[in-house]
Amino acid sequence: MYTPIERLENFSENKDAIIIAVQISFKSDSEEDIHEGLVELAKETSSGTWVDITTANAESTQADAWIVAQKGNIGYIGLPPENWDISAGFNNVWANIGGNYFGLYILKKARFLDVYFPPSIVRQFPGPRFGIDGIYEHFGNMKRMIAGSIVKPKMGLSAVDWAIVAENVFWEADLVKDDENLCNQTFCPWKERFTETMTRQQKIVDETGRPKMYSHNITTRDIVGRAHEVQALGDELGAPGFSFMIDGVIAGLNEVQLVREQDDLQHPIYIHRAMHGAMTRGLDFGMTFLVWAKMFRMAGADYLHTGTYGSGKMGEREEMEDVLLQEEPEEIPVDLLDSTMYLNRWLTKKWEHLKPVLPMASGGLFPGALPRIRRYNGAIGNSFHIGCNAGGGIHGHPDGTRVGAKSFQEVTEIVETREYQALKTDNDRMKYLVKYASKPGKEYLKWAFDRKEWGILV
Ligand code: CAP
Ligand code: MG
Repeated sequence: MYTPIERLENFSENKDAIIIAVQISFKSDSEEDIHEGLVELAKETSSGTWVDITTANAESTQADAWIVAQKGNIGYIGLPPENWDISAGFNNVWANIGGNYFGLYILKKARFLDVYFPPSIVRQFPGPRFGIDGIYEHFGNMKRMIAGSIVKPKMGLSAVDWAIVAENVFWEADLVKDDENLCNQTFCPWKERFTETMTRQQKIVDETGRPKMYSHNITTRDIVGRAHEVQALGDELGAPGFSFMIDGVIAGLNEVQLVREQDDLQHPIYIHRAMHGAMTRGLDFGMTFLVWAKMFRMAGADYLHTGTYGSGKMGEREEMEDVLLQEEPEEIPVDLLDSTMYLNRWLTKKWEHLKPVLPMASGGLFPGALPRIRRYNGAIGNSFHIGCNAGGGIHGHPDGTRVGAKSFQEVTEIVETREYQALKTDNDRMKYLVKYASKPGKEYLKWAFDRKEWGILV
């Protein structure tokens, strides 16, 4: 079991420090051995090295890390806030909180579970410019989940073909995004893709009066420069419904913060987390996505991928564990730290001046996955404040993208009706949805619910 940092008995004496929680394995799991391993970790991640040295002095010891608490094989290490050179941004904090200790051969396991930053540090970060309220304001304060799509195939379409797929989504749903690896390939140059997409999007907005959003991938060598170019082109086209998409783990947190800090950039930041799995899936070495999620919020992410509550292709089934329903659990199982429920709580709970981040569920979704996402999101108090994307789950509809997008979007509306919200059991919800899709004229939805790989999750 894991005790959240703020719930430690001696938290108040350490609340001005940076605190990291790391699960380790050392010679044995005895308390003394784990303690010894934590001492080595604390030295390596602050001022020390593998042996005692003659160069340390009274001043240098001020930078020493210390063990705040030890619970089983989890150590809570305190670091002086001054160890983070904030002028170097997140690059420097990684070297302090997630650096060399992963390589120490004496540690047989080192999993970075959680991080705490004192208010004096958090206050120096901008946080989201728009956050959930700003994003929903763009969408006319609609009262349902945002329905979006990733254009597929993710690679290979020409700019015009790509934009035609996007247009078909925009007729029915709210958001279209580039895939994580689509950038400025010769077969799909960004300017042409952006122009074709935004022109079509604006036509649909003008015709339907419904606001839309295109998350355009700016993960290039010069991310800030590209953001400026994208915004200038958007202005020229008179089409304001776009956001800057960054592969945040790959590009790094500093890049996200840099975009956030450009006062003239007036569009939301959308963070895709491609590659996080290389660090977060291993149970011996690596870290939880919780650590990243907290820092993305500090850096200024407006939208952030945090998984699908276990409903899609990227995760194990996630259950609605009682402990995840508590706002401030005393203890939670370590493997739930990366659950969508726990992550989404962190994105939306009060945290100094930082606005809440909009969680994005993406990865193997389909129309029938939405009721369950809505229910889980509601259970943690976030109601319909979540965005859901489907690639295959929209473009895989046999009647094509537009019908796929219609099916997907329609479910975001059904689940908000008073009638649906009043249903109490899985059985009732399932029956309701099946009946709804059996009505004449709803064959497209029935098809989506009946598809073998899709189905309905309530
Ligand atoms: C989903 C997706 C997403 C990942 C992200 C993809 O497409 O576009 O990038 O699933 O996962 O390429 O796989 P599909 P996460 O809807 O076709 O699955 O948010 O967990 O990082
Ligand atoms: Mg993708």
